[in-house]
Amino acid sequence: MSSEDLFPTRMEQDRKPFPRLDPVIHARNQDRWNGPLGEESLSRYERDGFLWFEGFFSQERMRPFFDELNEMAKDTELVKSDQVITDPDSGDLRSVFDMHRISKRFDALTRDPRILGMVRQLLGGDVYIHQSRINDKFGFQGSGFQWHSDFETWHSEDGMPRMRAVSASIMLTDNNEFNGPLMLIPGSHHYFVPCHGKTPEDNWKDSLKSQRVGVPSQENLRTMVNQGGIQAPKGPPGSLLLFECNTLHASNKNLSPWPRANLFFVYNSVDNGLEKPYGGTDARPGFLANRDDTAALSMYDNLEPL
Ligand code: 6CS
Ligand code: FE
Repeated sequence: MSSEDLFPTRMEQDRKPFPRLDPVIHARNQDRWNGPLGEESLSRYERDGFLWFEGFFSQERMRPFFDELNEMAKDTELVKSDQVITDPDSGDLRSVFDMHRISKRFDALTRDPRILGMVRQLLGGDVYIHQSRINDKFGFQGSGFQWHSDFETWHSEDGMPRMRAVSASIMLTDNNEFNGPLMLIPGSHHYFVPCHGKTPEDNWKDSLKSQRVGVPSQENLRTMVNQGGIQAPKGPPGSLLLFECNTLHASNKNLSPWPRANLFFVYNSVDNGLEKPYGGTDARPGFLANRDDTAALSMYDNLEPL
């Protein structure tokens, strides 16, 4: 194992949550205000572990991304590949990983100056993409996602040392109370919630369809929800959610007729590069946990061709 494991998890017995060891906002001193986020937003992110921007991009701006996703869903070669995860019930597309390496349009969006500016401010410096994906829940059938902290998985299965990553989730469709929007537990990012149960080898082949290990106990979840409640931000395509890597979240099955497709870019600090997985399993494939392409992102300047 690499360095000391400060966030032990996936053990035999259930353990109590303990306070996180890392700051929530990593920019130090005056650098805290060196970026697009004002103090009100910074304080809210620090308190809740996420920020919601309804209609951050226009709906028109999102359409080509949703169209590209629908083209990908028809690409039988791509759908057969490991980086596309199919729904455990319907067999339809559930997640596509590494979007930004498949498509220039998605790559440019990872470097959107407004998003990158906020992410750098929160993480206190340069960042790279740890993981990118789309989660697509078809109408009537898209399955849900169990409660989890992304950091718990990335630490244990990918060797991410510290809590210094943030996800930007951009809605490609409307997210409403009927189509399985993301639910978050405000304030849960302040604690590391150890999970119980050993990680099987090649866990990702099952966990990305339906997660079993890395799900907190009901007792620990109840404690977190009793403290912070649950919020499910809702809004039109183009809405943006920034959430801290350790914020507990989940989503329900989509029982509505409408699709729910959300794009996720996970930004990690260049000073928080991956080590060997702390849980002792083999490293996961690069499309889930990028170890190669870790140069600092530069802003997309609009002149680069798409
Ligand atoms: O295993 C992972 O890396 C992923 N799994 C979930 C359920 N959320 C985050 C991440 O994409
Ligand atoms: Fe997640």
